[in-house]
Amino acid sequence: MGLFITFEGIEGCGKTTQIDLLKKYFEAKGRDVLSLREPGGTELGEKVRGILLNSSSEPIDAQAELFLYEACRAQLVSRIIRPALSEGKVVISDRFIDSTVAYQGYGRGLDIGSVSLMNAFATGGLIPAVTFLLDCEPEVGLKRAWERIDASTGPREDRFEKENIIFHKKVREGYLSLSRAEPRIRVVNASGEIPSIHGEICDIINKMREFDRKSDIK
Ligand code: T5A
Repeated sequence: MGLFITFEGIEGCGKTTQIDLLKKYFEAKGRDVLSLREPGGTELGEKVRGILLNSSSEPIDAQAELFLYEACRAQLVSRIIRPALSEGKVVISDRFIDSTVAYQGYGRGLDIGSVSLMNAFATGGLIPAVTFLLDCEPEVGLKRAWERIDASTGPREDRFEKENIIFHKKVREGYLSLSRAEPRIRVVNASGEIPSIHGEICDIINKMREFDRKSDIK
């Protein structure tokens, strides 16, 4: 039976780092793990990622941005995530539906109800079994994100990092508001050391014994 886990948070909160560690943790237990990122994970998704994250492209209307994220997600869910869950894999996604509520809803100011409806339409109602919200001050995350971008030799994906601090604070508040409404969202303090954050995530997973039995495929 498959298990669907997502990681969320502001820029540079440490999702990629923690996903790599959690993947190894599950693999050591003999589980087949697929890790993905949004936007991306499919040929279409990776092409659209270039449009969405590169700040040299023309300004993107907030509603157009919403549709692009949902298009990537629909493709990823139907072609990759659902088949992998059907095969019994652990699927770990770097961002999913909550990013769209936090960024396009709370950050850009689009209607939250409409964003949620779009999420449901794109995913066919697929909801993660658990979501780790790595929470830290935007100043902490942005400093890390810029250091990572400056050290990277790949495409310069800095369109969101260039948003002002008020935008990032709205996104963070959006995430925290979501976490109060959704019990599946577990808030983890992301300001600490990498190994202790990983330990906390593993503790949460181990306490949720139903993970061994439950299928979250809808
Ligand atoms: N977006 C996405 C939307 O607007 N709507 C949507 O629906 C979706 C799906 C994605 C962008 O798209 C937006 C949100 C985003 O702006 P991205 O490049 O995937 O863009 O950006 P992020 O997901 O934010 O990726 P980052 O790489 O910036 O952040 P991560 O993955 O959270 O952080 P990570 O692990 O790469 O760490 C960053 C740096 O910090 C260090 C790492 O070594 C690395 O150098 N680090 C730590 N340092 C100190 N202490 C710790 N605890 C550390 N953890 C990591």
